[in-house]
Amino acid sequence: MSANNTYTRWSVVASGEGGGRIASQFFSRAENPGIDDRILVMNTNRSDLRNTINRLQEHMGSAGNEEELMQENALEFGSQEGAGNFFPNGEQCAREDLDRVVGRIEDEMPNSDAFMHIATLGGGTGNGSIPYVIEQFKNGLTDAEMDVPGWIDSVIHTAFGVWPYYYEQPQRHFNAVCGLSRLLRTEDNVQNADMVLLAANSQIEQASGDGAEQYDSINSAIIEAIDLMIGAGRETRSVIDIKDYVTIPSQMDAYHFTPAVATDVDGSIFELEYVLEQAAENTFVPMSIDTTQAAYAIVRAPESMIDSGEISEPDVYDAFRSWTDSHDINVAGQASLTPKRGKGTDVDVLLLLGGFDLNPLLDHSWDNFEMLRESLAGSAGGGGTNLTHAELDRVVSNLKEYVDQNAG
Ligand SMILES: Nc1nc2c(ncn2[C@@H]2O[C@H](COP(=O)(O)OP(=O)(O)OP(=O)(O)O)[C@@H](O)[C@H]2O)c(=O)[nH]1
Ligand SMILES: [Mg+2]
Repeated sequence: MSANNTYTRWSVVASGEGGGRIASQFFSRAENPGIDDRILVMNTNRSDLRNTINRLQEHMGSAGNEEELMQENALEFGSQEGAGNFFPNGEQCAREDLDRVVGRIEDEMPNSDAFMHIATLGGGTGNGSIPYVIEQFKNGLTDAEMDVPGWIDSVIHTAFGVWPYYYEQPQRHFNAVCGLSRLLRTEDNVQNADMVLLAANSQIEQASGDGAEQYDSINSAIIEAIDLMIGAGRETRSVIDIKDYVTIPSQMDAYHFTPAVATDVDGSIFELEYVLEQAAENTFVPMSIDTTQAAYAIVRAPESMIDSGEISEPDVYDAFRSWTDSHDINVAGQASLTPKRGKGTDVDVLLLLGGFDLNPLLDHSWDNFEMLRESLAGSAGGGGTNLTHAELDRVVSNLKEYVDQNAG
């Protein structure tokens, strides 16, 4: 929380095409509590960035001025046009332009308490740049030749990574394995992001249509989860803050999470424990609930239900405890109740499940990774950035160690 004791000030930093597409959905709303307009979309490719801005404009209707959006909410970085689906190129672009990235963040999102970094993990731009940018922020921005304001040191860095569809080409999965490793661990095998949230496209697919539209419902689900998470740091009676989310999982070295969401469930009919279970059946990655090591439950209910006592915080705690008991999991965790405007009896639930066994997500991707490992190590991809065997070996061993230790 910031020093003046207001609510947590979140900022969104998205890189790459998919990351930009997800972040652009924030602009479709009149209000973004907790975020306002602190959103930066970055890309190495000018035409992709234009597309993202055009999408923002569509979302915003007459309120969106293209040039203003380009100046305030968008940044083109790096000397290459695109990362050629090879993550070292995305990282290299961010390295070249770190001063500009940080400069824009300082200008457009001063005094942030927390960043939500968003990238797809199958591509090269977002997946290459975001882990590097986080690592730089967490280690004093040593690659940037500039004075860094004090507030930057205490920012919490959460990352949202999107896993490729199961059927996508092997290089997407190669990138994803490397991206997850680099979000979790620096080269020296210490914690990188404070919290890593994961969603897998194949797991939350409900979409029809193709092209960019196929992503719309997935992206809406992601935005809904982020909304619920941010809301809990804002309006709860007993505020759960992002600091509370990250501290214990980091101490446990189990700081990867997946959202699990149920929305619009009639709270006058269904028991809260049942609504929690509904959410648990909608995890954003394939995983087994009984491997969960940390869990947060955020229940959002109409203000009128809370005021009338129909739902209370003790109810939420009790439901959360009986839900964890029903799965026989003894987790570090917390539950909270947060109001939403309006009447009615529909409640929404976000479970943030952490520290679970990542193997169900990774199995298929490892096979693809191994298939490409020899051909891509030592190679220079399209844009000329070399990925050495030693670098790739560290990426692999860092991830394997983290996964093994959490697989129990
Ligand atoms: N959920 C979701 N996934 C997306 C979206 N757009 C792309 N993807 C996935 O992201 C991966 C491709 O990454 P992009 O975001 O296009 O890549 P990039 O970061 O722009 O990097 P390069 O184009 O490789 O330089 C694939 O696995 C896609 O399935 C989106 O809007 N939503
Ligand atoms: Mg791209």
